[in-house]
Amino acid sequence: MTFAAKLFFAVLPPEASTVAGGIDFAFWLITIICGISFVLVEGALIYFVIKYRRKKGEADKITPYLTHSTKLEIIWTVIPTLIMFVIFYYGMITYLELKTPPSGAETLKVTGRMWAWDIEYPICERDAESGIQECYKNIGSTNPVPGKGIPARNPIVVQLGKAYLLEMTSLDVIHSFYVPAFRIKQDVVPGLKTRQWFQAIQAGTFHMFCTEYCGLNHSGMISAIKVLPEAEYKAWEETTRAKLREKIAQQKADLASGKPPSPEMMAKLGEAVYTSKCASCHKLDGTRLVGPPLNGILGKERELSDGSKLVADEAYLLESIVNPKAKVVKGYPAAMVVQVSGDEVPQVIEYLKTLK
Ligand code: HEC
Ligand SMILES: [Cu+2]
Repeated sequence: MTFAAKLFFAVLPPEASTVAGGIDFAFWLITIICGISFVLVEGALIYFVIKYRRKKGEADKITPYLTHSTKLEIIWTVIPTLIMFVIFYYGMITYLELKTPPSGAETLKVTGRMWAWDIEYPICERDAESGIQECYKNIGSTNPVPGKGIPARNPIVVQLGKAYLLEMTSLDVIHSFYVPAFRIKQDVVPGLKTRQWFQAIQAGTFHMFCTEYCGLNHSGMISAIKVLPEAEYKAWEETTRAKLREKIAQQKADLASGKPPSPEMMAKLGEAVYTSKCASCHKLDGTRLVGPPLNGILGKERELSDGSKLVADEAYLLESIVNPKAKVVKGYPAAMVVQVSGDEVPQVIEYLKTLK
């Protein structure tokens, strides 16, 4: 390809999935047909305007009264119809490919929420003796700092050449899962399961966007998909499995000892909860993001939206997390949406207590 042609085609992101080539082909086919039609129609228009203009000093001429030309009408009906069929054909075969996951694709459960993605993998470890099972979850894949692009926190790791089926839903509003390099885009809707599949054909890290405006920090809901060649992916999977086994061993030890976890341990677990579930809205350096900063919150005087005042104690923290709309901090929107388990709440509170 010449340099100019390369530059021309470089307006699109890399073709990193199996469907990308077909979609780009349909795109360029339509673009080029439209381009040629534009030049022909506008060219004829300009040509006729010049050719049949009234020249200086010329008398008025009467336009001939033409009503019908069967030959012309057949030509300008049949040719565009044939072109339409060509466009339809390439659009259709690509769309079918895009919407038909191959059998044996690995299923990832994707949950969109304000303003991050949670991905559940079928990578599980089970302890036969105790029956404890842990599966790998990528919770809170996002870039919480708007406008910074990649590197995102927690990129989603997949294997080169392997087919993945995404089963997607949303916790709150409509989001949309979009990976330009894969040419896939699918709405993620609360109360509904939508599906999309892909198979990466190029290793690398690719942008992943939420492409449906979903509120205050929508622009921060930007993450990445990391495509690893088989050997590297297997190594990543092994490390991931080792961590799951460690987690199971820890749970077994805790169960066996029967004693409650120490505050230090709780705070450590709470930090992970904060990072995956709260960091997209709360900073810890005293500055506001979507919500107020959470460092040094315990014992601080708070003013609420109804003008009342209180001192933040543990009960207030608990209520703020499990029932955020009950008391809304003055100067902030009632925009807190979060899903935390019964275990996670005391952990994250313990963590917040350690922050000055
Ligand atoms: C979608 C954004 C969002 C997420 C995610 C979020 N919060 Fe909030 N949070 C807010 C907003 C906005 C407020 C202020 C309005 C209000 O009080 O409800 C707030 C208020 C709070 C308050 C009261 C703060 C104060 O200054 O009195 C606490 C405590 C809190 N959040 C804890 C958490 C914890 C812990 C998590 C994670 C488990 C979390 N939030 C996740 C948006 C969020
Ligand atoms: Cu979104």
